[in-house]
Amino acid sequence: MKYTSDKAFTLVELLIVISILGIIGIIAGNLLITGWKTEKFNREKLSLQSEARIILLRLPKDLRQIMEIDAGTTYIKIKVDTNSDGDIEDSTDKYKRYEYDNNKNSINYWSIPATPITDDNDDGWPDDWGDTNRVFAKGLVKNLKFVFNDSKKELEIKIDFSQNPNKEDIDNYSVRDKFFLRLLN
Ligand SMILES: [Ca+2]
Ligand SMILES: [Ca+2]
Repeated sequence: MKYTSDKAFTLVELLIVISILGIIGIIAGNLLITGWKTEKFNREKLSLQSEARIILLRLPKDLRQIMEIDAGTTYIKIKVDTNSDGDIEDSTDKYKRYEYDNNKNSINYWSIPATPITDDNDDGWPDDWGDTNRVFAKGLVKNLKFVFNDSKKELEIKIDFSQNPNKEDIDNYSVRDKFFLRLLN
């Protein structure tokens, strides 16, 4: 009798231990998932920030020696006089273009040598920019806006980044900057 009672007690004990282990397992699992989600969120946020930094570091470099700018809401075209001799006819001079692609949620970038270009429609810009030179922030740009103030010669850029550009979510990251342009011509 004593033996049976002992055995029954052991069984209950065993069940309790199993239950406790189960609860600990669930808690540990939840902690792991939470940790993984936090880590993923931080990693994504870091990638948004570094894409923003790449674009905002690149732009002022390109905007330093420009002869002319054509700015629309979602694009800019610039003529870069790299040797600062007042014309756009040297082999190192460049035509550059940044354009927001709202289908791919990215910013396309072109850079082509200034000479020779084909300009059959006579708008002062290359008719054919060729293949995209580079794609920035692939799939991350929710919105982009260029605002060029002609009298102040000031270019403002505002970019909203998101891990899910097509969805309304709170994991957004915005950058905004103003550049003062010294047009050389
Ligand atoms: Ca030049
Ligand atoms: Ca043209």
